[in-house]
Amino acid sequence: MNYVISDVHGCFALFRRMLERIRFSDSDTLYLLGDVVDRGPDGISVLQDVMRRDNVVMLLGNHEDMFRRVIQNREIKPPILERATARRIFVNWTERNGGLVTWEAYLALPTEQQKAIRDYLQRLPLFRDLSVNGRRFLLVHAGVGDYPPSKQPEDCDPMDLIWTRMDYSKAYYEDRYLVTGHTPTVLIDPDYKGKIFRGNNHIEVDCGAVFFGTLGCFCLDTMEEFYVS
Ligand SMILES: [Mn+2]
Repeated sequence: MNYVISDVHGCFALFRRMLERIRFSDSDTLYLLGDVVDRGPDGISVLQDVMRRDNVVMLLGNHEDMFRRVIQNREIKPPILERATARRIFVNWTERNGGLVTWEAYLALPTEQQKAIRDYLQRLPLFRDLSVNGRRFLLVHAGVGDYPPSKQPEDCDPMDLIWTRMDYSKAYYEDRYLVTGHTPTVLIDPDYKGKIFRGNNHIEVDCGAVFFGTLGCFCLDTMEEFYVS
C-alpha cells in the first residue's frame, strides 16, 4: 500500500503510533510530505528514523528548507556583509518558525550524524507525480502557485511548492488529485479540525498534529483515512 503523512513536526510518538496503526511493512511505501522537524520536541528523531528506512519517500518542506539554509550558512562562514542575512535567516527559523528545538538537537549530535542529516536534506525532492489504482496524484508539501492547469510542477517556483497557501475551493488539475500538507485543515474550514480535507481534487492531510494532537494518514490505494491521537 502507498500511504501519505505530512507535518509530523517533531511528534515522534504519534508518528510511531501511526506506523503501527497502519501496520506499515517493508512492502508498503510511505510518502512523507515534509515538515517532520520544528515546533514539536523530536523532529531530529523522526528525521533519523525516516533516513534509516528505504521505503519512505520524504519530500522537502519549508521547515527542512529553513533548516538546511542555516546549516549551509554556518558552514560557508559568509563574508561580513552577508552575515546580517544569515543572521536574519537563523532568527526567522529559530524564533518565528519553531526551529530552535531542532537546531539544539542537531548541535548535540556527533559530527558524522550531522553530516548524514545535512546530506539527506540536500537530496530531498520537491514533488512526486504517481498513479495508483488508476488514479493520478501529485504529492507536494504546500501546493502549486496560482497557475493555469497546463503549468506542470517542474515549471513552478520551488518556493511556491513549499510555501504557498492553496485555494481549496478550486480544482487546480482536472486529471489528478493534489495531495498536500503545510496548511492545517482547520484553516480551510474549522469543521475539519483534526481531519483530512477532501474536495475539489484536493487531499490536504495536515491535521495539525503538533497543535491538536491528532496525526492523519491517507492511503492512496484505498482512499482510506487513518488517525492517531
Ligand atoms: Mn510547511
